Amino acid sequence: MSTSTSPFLTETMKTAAAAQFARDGFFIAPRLIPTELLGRVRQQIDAVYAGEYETGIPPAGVPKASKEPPKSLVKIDNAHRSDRTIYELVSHPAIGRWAAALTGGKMIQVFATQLLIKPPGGQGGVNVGWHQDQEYWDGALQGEIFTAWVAISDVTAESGPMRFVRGSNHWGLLKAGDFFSDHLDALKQRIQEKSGGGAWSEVAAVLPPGGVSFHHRLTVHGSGPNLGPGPRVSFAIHLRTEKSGLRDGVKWQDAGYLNDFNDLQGSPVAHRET
Ligand SMILES: O=C(O)CCC(=O)C(=O)O
Repeated sequence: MSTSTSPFLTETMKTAAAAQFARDGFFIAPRLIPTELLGRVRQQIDAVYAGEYETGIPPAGVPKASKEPPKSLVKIDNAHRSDRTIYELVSHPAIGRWAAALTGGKMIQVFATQLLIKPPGGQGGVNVGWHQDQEYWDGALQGEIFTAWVAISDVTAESGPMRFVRGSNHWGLLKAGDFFSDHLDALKQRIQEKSGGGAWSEVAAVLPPGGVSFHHRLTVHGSGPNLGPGPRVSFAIHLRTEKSGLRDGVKWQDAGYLNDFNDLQGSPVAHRET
């Protein structure tokens, strides 16, 4: 795999990528994030994990600060509000450009992020249960919302990479998944039953540091244990286009970790068509 980043997108590449995203429900892009930025982000991840917040704003929820390596999956919501380098990563224009190419969006805006650290060792409490992202957003958001997932560490087949079920974006909203469950087989069975027997074909998103995958809000995905030598470190960046919005009657203060679209610190714009 090439170690150079890929800033340019030809019209032919865009058309082929958009067709693949629409068909499969995911797309694995070339390496998009420069090595120099990755190096700075790694340091800032350590700071946020230890409870040091450059902007003085803590992440959403009640993250536990620690100087010890984690033993179970760490999920820190909206660390980009706490740290300027992480903000620079999650709003990187290369992610915005690819997101626009895949969806046809004229505007790409981040509305939430998750720092995910999956420790090695293969113990329980590190899997991400099969789910569809829309299950978690359906009460508040509607329309074109999707996710970019950025590898900070080398995400190999052994390190518990995210796995996508090809074509499951066409199965509708099943509400049968659970991000927080370790029981992948039981969830798979429940999802397959609800889908009416959709063909289950898994694809592992193996990514180099700085590599990015994108997935549709209805694509079934999850991940297993990390059997590699080091932690699997990544950011899930939740994105929207102009064809999305807050559901009628919902107030931002009731939207949990989702950032108000009008608050550009929480919801940076990663791309706008000129
Ligand atoms: O990191 C993982 O294994 C899953 C992340 C996820 O569910 C997501 O990005 O939507």
